[in-house]
Amino acid sequence: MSTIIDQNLVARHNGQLQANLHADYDALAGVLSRRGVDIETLTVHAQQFAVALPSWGAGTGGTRFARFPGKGEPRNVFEKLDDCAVIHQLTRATPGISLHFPWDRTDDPKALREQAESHGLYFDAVNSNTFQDQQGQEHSYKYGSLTAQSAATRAQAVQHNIDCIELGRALGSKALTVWIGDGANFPGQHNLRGSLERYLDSMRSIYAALPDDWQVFIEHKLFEPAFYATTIADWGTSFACAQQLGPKAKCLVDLGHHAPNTNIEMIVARLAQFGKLGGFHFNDSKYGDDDLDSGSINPFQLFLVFNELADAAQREGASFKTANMLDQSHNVTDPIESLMSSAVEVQRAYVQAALVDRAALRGHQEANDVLQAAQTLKQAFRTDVSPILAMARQRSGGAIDPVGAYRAAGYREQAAVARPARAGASSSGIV
Ligand code: PSV
Ligand code: MN
Ligand code: MN
Repeated sequence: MSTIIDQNLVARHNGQLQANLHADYDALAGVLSRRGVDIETLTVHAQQFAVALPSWGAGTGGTRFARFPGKGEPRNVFEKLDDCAVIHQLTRATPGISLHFPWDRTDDPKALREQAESHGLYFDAVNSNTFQDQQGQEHSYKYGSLTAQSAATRAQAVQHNIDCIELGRALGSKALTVWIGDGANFPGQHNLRGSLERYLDSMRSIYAALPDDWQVFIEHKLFEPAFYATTIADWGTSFACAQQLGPKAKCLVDLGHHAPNTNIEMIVARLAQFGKLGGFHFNDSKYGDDDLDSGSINPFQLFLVFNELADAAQREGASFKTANMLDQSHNVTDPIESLMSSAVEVQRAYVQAALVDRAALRGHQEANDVLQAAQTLKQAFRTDVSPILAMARQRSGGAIDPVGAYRAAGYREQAAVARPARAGASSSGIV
C-alpha cells in the first residue's frame, strides 16, 4: 500500500507517544479484566472497524449564506482521493470512499480505481444527485426529480441514477444511495399520494437496473429543501418503499435527518428487526441537518445506535451488515482533521457498544431492575476506550495521534502550495 505521508514520520511521531500509550493501555487492561473483559479481543475488534468517507466532505462546506474556502482544498476527485488516503493512512479506520455524481464524475474510472487501490481504498455506495440542476441539463429539477409531474424530467432523473450505477460498477461499488429533495413548499402544491406514486414508479426503473449483487439505499430526511411536505420524509415512508421495491432495496439512516429528540436508536432497531437497515450517514446535529462532526454534540446517542447494531449482530450473526459512511460538512475546521476525529468517534461508539455486558443487561431487563439496566449501558459508555483505539491504529500501521501526526507532516501547507486557490471558486457542490 502506498502512503502519502512519510511512514517514517508517523513512526517517529508514534515513538514519542509510545510509553504513555502503553501505560494507559495496561491500566485500562486491568480495569477491564476486573469486569471479565479481555482488552486484546477489544483491540482486534477495533481494528476491524471501518467507516467510509464522503468525497464531498474533503472540501470546505458552506451554508446558504456563505462559503469560506479553506487552504489547499481538493480541486477534483483525484485530489479528494488523496485526502481520503491520508485520513485512512493515519486512522486505519476509513478504507471506503463514497462518491457523489456528477460532482465526482470522471472520464477515467479505471485510473480512479487504480489510484484508490494503490492506497488500499475501495468505493462504497455511490450517491446520485437530482437535487441540483447541472449545466446543460435538459429538464430542470425545480419542481422535483423522481417525483416530478413531467414524465421527461422523471426519465432524466432515472437515467442519471442508472448512469451512477454504471459508473459505480466500473469503480467496484456495490450500492447506490438515493436522496431526493423532492416535495412541496405549500399545501396544495402537489398531491401527497401522487408524489409518492411517481417516486415508486421511478424507483422501480432504477431498481430494475441494479446488478444482482447491488443494493439501493433510500435516504429519508424530514425537511429541506421542501419545507411543507417532503416526499421521503421519514423512516416509515422509506421502509414502505423499500418493501415495495424488493430485497435489494434498504433504508439508509442519516443521523441528522430527524426532528430533534427523535429516538433514532429505536428506528435503527425497527429497521434491523425487519431486515431493511441498509446503512448510515453518520454526523451530529443540534437543530436539523447540521452535518456537524460525529460525536461532537450527542455522543451518547451515537453509542446507543451502536448498541442496537451490536444487539442485531448478536442476534443475526455474520449475515448482519450495514454500509457505514460519514456525511458531514466542515465549515470552520480543516476537513481532514474533522473526518479523522469523526471516524475515531464512530469507532469509539463501536468499541463501547462491544463493552456492554449483554447477559447482565438482559438479566436486569427480565428482573425489571430498571436502574441497573440503565447503569449497564452507562458503564460501557463511560469507559474511556481511547487507549484501545490508539493501540488498534498503531498496530494497523496508523498514528497514535492522527491529528498530531497530520499537523507534524505539514500536509495542508503542502496542499496549499500544490493546489492554489482559484479566483471565484465556488462550493464544490457541498450542500
Ligand atoms: C442530504 O441532506 C444529504 O444528507 C444526502 O446524503 C446528500 O447526498 C448529501 O447530504 C450531500 O449533500
Ligand atoms: Mn446524508
Ligand atoms: Mn443531509
